[in-house]
Order: sequence, then structure tokens, then C-alpha cells
Amino acid sequence: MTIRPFAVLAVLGFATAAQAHDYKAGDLTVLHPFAIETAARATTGAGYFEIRNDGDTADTLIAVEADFPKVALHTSVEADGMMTMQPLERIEIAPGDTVTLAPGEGGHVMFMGLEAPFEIGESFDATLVFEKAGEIAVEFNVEPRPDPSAAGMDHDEMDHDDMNHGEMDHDTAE
Ligand SMILES: [Cu+2]
Repeated sequence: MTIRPFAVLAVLGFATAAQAHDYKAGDLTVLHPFAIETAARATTGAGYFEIRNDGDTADTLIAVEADFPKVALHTSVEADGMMTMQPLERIEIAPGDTVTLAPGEGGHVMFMGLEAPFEIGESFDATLVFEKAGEIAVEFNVEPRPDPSAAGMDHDEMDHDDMNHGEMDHDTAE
């Protein structure tokens, strides 16, 4: 069996496009924060990451701060056949656990009041605020919208702009 060079190149190309980057504070590691590209006139964008807790005690993500008019933790829920988003006030990470915010899985950071769309290849600074570990400065890389035909990506077809943020109490996640 010989290695086909084209297959190898394809794998390397993907790894570069979605370059991993991690941030550590105490027992917490924030893995690969990324945001999804937005449509030209979008005023909201979604961000994702994983948080791993290697410690013996739980910690809690209580806020995400970034240079946008409003930033909140959200979860997408289905009610009466309609997808809506609700604020998440906190995300607890149990000892030994990894919490994943990923497209199609509900939880996300919502960046609101964008004055320019998120474009692939851009990045922006943000700070994750934890109850015990304190603040972790991270960088979100803007990545392509995941292929909606991929399994488990149903929710990602939602355009956040179509959803009614007006009914939510945004102040809870300030
Ligand atoms: Cu949202």
C-alpha cells in the first residue's frame, strides 16, 4: 500500500484552515475559540469553543467580553416547533469534564451589534470570565460556515438574524 500524496495534502490543508489554538489558566484549558462567518448585513455572529477542566473542583464560565455592543451566552431551544434562543447565565465545567459549545449543539456565544460581518481569516480578541480561574484572554478565529449537509448541523442553518432576540432579557448575561 502506497500513500497517495493527494490525500495527505488534503488532510494537511484542512488542519491549517482550522488551526487549533489553546489557552490555559490554572486547571482550565480553552480550546480553539472560533466564530462562524456571517452574511454581509448580519448584525449578530456566533462563537464556539471547548473548555476542559483538569482540576478537582468545578469552575463556572460567567461571562464573555469582547469589543461589540453586546455579548451573551445563548442556548438554542426548540419550542412549539420553532427554534429560539435563550440566555445562558452560566456554564459549569465539572472536574475532569469538557464542555463543548459547537455549531448545531445549541450553546454558543452571541456577539451582537456587529458593524461589519465576520469574514473568514479574521480574528478578534475576547475575554472569558470564570468564577475561580478569573479572566482568560482568547482570540476567536473566523471560520467558514460548516457544511449544512454534515450530520448534526441542522441548527446551524438558522440565521441568527431571523431569530427574535428582542424577547430575551439580554441584561442577564451582561
Ligand atoms: Cu444566539
